[in-house]
Amino acid sequence: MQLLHLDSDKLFSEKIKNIAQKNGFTYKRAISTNEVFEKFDTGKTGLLVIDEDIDWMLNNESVRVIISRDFICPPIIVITSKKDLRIKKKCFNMGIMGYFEKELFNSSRFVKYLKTIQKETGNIDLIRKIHIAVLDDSQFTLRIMRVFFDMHGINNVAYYQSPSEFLQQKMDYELFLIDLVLPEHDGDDIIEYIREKNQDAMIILMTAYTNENILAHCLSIGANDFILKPLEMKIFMARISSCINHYYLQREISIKNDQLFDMATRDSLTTLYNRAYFAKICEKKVKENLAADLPFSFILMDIDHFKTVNDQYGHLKGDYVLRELAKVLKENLRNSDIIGRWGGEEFTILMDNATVESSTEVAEKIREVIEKHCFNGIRQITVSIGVAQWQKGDDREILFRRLDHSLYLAKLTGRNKVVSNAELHMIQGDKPMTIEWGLFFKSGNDKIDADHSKLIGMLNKFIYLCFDKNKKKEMDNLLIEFAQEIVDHFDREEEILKDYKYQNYKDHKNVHAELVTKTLKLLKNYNDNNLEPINVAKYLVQEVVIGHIVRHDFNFYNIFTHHENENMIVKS
Ligand code: GH3
Ligand code: MG
Repeated sequence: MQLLHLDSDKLFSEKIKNIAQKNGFTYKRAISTNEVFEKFDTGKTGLLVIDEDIDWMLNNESVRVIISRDFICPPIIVITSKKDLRIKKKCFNMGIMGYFEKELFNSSRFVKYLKTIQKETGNIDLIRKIHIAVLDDSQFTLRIMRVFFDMHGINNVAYYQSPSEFLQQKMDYELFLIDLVLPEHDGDDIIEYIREKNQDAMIILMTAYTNENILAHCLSIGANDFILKPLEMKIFMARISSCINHYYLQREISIKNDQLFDMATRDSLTTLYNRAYFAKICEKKVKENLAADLPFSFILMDIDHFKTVNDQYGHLKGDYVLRELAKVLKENLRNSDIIGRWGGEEFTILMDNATVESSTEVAEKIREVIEKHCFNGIRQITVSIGVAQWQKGDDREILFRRLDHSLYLAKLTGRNKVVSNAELHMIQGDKPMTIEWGLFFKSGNDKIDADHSKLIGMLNKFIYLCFDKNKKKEMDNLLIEFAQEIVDHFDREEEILKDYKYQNYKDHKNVHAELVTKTLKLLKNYNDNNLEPINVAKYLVQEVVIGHIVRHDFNFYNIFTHHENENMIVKS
């Protein structure tokens, strides 16, 4: 923006030039009124500073012309060496912005004027950026407004004379200037209509009626401000500027609020909900679903061998995999499904209105999509998934334990699979599933570990035999042996727990007893030909071996000093 300075005093003009340039203005000097006309640039000159024989100037027709050309005249500041109150009054009567006596020139007051002008110009720039609709049945008012806007280079304005034509629009303007009294419709129902479609728009009402009841009513139904007719340009522009400033401020506050909310509720790496916020939403959703008697389920997903991704490609690539995986999840789930980052490489999904069967299908789809997804130069990524549906009598802890166990089972029975509390797939690809014995199972007590390892080995063998029709005899013998082994192992484990004075020893012994009863019943059923071997295998995996170890035995592992659980395959 340019400051045009009419001044014959070279020294003083240097001073003004300095101040102007320091404050973002370009500086031009004129030493005669004729030069003012030559150097005046309507688009650029933002301030006229007149420092001359002011008396002469006020009587000079050409300067009067500049000042009185209200529409295009920029603000004027007078700096004079004369001390004459009459002149000062005359200047203010002509609409100058500021008045200084040269002797008492105060540069900081002068800078304040510069800042005000910059702010006003900034406001006009803002107005140029927004979309404006004007509705007035008076052709004359529309024309005046067009002049006002055109003079400020504000071109994105749609002018409507007919309310019905206006009402056919999409109402996607940011600023509406609406006449209060219109044929067929009145400003107040138009305001209501705009508000229904566009909650955030600014609406300024234009009226010649100053009745405070009418104005108060319009403000209460949603107008942001009003302007009185006949329209006066400076007031008109100032009103619009103030409205827009307010609008931008509100928008900034709302964006900042959104950012703060996101920071508090979302994980910064994946932008999924963080664990704390996920838990909070769950609480609300659980209540809603229970009240509506709708089924809902949870999915817990963990990347397989993710540590090796970090080891092989570096932590940054590991981060990329997590971000990409979050994107894949968002793309493949419904908007109503709530996705959270549960921990490092673990994700949770709350599925509304979904049974365990339907969410297992979704989980299977996600597993497949991830398995096939190309992670930009990184080896194939697979995930293990647990699924659980909220059941009667559940609380959050019970449900998440069941969910955790499903995930454990998926991990321990080969990974890259979905296990739900309804179904454990006993076949992996075209091979029977096998349970891996690993550090994960180690309790720190060699005898217990040897027993567990033996049981898992026998179970793997049984699963294998289930898929061979010719091995019925072998399978039956193995089951008898297995049942005996369970009983013996429970006895040995109880002895050890007693020796270690395990505080839940009695409860644990009861769990053993229940399991033995249930297992013997199941085997009887099998022997009576009422149960398929594959279902026996599922029961043994889910309830007796892995289920029992994960659900109950893990609780006593910390009594052994030498437990080697630091490298657990799955973290709880
Ligand atoms: P499993 O198949 O049994 O789940 O094996 P895993 O390697 O995925 O599991 P483990 O718990 O041994 O390792 C998880 C790894 O995830 C270790 C940790 O460094 C990594 N991890 C956790 N959070 C982040 C993260 O934000 N960025 C990266 N790059 N790695 C992470
Ligand atoms: Mg993992």
